[in-house]
Amino acid sequence: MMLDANHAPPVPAQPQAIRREDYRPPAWTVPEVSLDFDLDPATTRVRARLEVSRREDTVEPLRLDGAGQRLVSVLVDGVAINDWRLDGDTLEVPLTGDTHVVETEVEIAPDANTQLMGLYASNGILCTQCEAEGFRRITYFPDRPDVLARYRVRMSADKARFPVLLANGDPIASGDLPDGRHWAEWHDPFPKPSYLFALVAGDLACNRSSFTTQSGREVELGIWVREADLPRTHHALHALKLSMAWDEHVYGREYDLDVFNIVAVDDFNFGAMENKGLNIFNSRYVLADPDTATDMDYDHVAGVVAHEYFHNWSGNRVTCRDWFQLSLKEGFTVFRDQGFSADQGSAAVKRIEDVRALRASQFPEDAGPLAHPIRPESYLEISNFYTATIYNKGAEIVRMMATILGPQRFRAATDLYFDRFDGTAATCEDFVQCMEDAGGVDLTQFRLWYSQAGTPRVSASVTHDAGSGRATLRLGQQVPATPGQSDKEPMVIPLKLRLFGAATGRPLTDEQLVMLNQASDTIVYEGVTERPVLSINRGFSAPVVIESDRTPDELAFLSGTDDDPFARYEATQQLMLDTLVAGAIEGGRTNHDAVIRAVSATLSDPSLDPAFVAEAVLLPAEGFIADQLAVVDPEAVFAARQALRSDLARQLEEQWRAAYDGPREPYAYTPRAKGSRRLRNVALGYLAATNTGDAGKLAFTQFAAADNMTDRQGALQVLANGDSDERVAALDIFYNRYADNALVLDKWFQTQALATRADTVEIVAELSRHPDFSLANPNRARSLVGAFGVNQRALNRADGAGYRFLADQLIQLDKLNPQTAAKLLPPLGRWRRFDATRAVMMRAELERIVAVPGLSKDLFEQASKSLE
Ligand code: 0A1
Ligand code: ZN
Repeated sequence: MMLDANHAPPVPAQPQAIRREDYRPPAWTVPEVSLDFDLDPATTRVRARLEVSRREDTVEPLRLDGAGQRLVSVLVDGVAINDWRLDGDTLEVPLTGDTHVVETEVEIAPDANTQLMGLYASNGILCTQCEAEGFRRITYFPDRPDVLARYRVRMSADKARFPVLLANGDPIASGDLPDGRHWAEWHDPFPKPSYLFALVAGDLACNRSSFTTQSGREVELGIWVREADLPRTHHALHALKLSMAWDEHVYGREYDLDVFNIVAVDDFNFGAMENKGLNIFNSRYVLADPDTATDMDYDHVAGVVAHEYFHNWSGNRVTCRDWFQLSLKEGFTVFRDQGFSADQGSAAVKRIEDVRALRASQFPEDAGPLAHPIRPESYLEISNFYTATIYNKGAEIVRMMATILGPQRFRAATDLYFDRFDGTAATCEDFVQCMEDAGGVDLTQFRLWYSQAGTPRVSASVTHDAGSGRATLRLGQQVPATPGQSDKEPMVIPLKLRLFGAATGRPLTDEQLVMLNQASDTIVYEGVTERPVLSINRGFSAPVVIESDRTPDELAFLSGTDDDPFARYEATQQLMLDTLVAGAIEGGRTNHDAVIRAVSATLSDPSLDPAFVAEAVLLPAEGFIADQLAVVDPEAVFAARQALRSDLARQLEEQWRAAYDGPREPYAYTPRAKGSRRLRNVALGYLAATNTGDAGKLAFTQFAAADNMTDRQGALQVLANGDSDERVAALDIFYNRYADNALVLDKWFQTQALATRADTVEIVAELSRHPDFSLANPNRARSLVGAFGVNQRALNRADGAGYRFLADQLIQLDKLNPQTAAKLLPPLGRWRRFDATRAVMMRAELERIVAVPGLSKDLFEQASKSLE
């Protein structure tokens, strides 16, 4: 029965929440599936042949998920049937036996697919994106991660337009057809969930190589891009080989197919996707050369290549039972990619970058209306849960277990996990159980990290009695209330700590790992002969906020002497943060001396790695300063930061100049050369903040002389922030030089959207009407609208123009690409943190969004939860 418009069921006013506790195993499994694609951008015909098998105890009909396709026919065991039923998007097929062959034929329209889920076209390439629920847009199927099937795929397409046909697994056969068409068949021997299905058809060139695994198997590697982009693929290919070797060496994980392909596409909702044997990437995480990619871009390419590759074990060989377990694969895989990147250069700098990213995106999420535990209890739209909490906090929670177990037992635990759950769909609980079984530890209370949201706050203070030589450390913890969770239990918080002598600078204790597992605890140290200074949460051993009563002098002392580089960085940041918070509250009367002394000492310490120095002397971001305030005045935060910045700039001008003019490295992507470029760009920023008049010229000279994108973009950002004559010239030169390179044009939009100028709202609004701007391309949308959303000063402008602009863009974008629109909404949900006038304006924009007729479930969930 086909439903026509008159008989369609009423669309529920409120989308239905999916709840973790409602999980039931699938009624039917699908051991084997064959797919036949007649590919065409306008109309693609998909024939699916599913071998289905009833689970012993079920009497349910076969229910197949679908969305957005035209159903042409249904056959059961080779016979056309007409007693199937469409219940909304779900196809119900009544079946009497225990095993059947169900065949369907559908039509889909890749060219019209702007949401970029399912099969879509990107600059002439046909490609798929199936995680989380995109496969149902390709064919009817039980589109859930606990249904694992073996896939055979046949594709046919016009040979001139689509000479390359790729799918998961290994290529089996191919040939020509009449009418200029051709075909190819691929077979993936590993059972997989539908979200890992992929195909690509296009006119692509390949950078080929091979890798010999630890057991001596030869794997063919290919990075597929447009012909003109081939010279930009070497870094990604190199990173892939490093990742394959690293996973063998560190986790004992070997690749398992004969072929591993990566394809770059320009239109992609996220970073990349780990489809079995056929990773599909946003081109910004594949393409890199010195002229077009910054050092940070290079780092991201390597990190994302590694991340997707590592999913082959943590995600593909062992997958997730349901989407509530998403952090099982994502948190663990982020932890793995962080370890890989740390091993490629400075582990300390990598840790600093990761913690900075956590504080910039996950801490605010955990403190706002969209806070959720790393294993959520319910959702309306699963794509909204690909969050910093699931990914980055998830990684921190794996890291804490690795710290508790120590390296050998952690490795034994991951071996056990891969072994025990290979070929299955597992849960977070399964992972923790392996940590307990192989680690010989009890993680009962630790499991609260999976269920309780919110960033714990840990108080720490040390008292010392010189007479008795006794030092007492008092620790306390408090987990803040989050939506739906008002009362929290104390967590297990592993804190690495050490005491140093204030007088001699000597360590007074070894580093110890303290497990804080109650609301408060006290540790007594005897024989402490000098006043101790506390170094705590070393290496950021737990994702918490530390509230300590350390004085500016003590922080400055740690900043100069702590033997843990992360703790040294932290002490400097805390000192800056305390000063900036005071400045934002008191408005201009704050004493900057301690910060200036600490930064000066860091700049002049010859034992320090320049890459570390560059991180340590950077002021905390405006957003992070704002997060410390009860009520945020964004102008006061901006002013306090500018005041400290220009004081640092002026008083240390000679040191900044020395850092800027110091020995230069010729361009190379090596940790050393990267560090020197980074420090030079940071120094340039400070020199510009001296406001002595020649900042524009200095930045423009660097811009014009640059032989790499790191130097060029660093200078361009400094110019874009200011108002020098050189600003417009540099932006024009940059635009004209890269007008045909979309990824670099993204930087042109982004640099202007991030600018700290007072008129950024007007500039960005103008750019949204630029002929090169389009909301249809997610990278371009993010480069302007996404960057604007994190620009604290511009977004929160007192007249509300920033909020209005953002809401306007989201409403438009939602019609094309709901996933991307929903990702850009959270800045509007921070209204509780601001003064009443701003809060009212932000709420009004959220209400305007919620009231849009035909709003997507994605944007509805984000906006409505942000209003609660
Ligand atoms: N699993 C991918 C992330 C990803 C999720 C959803 C997507 O749909 C548009 C795409 C990619 C990863 O962790 O890299
Ligand atoms: Zn991932």
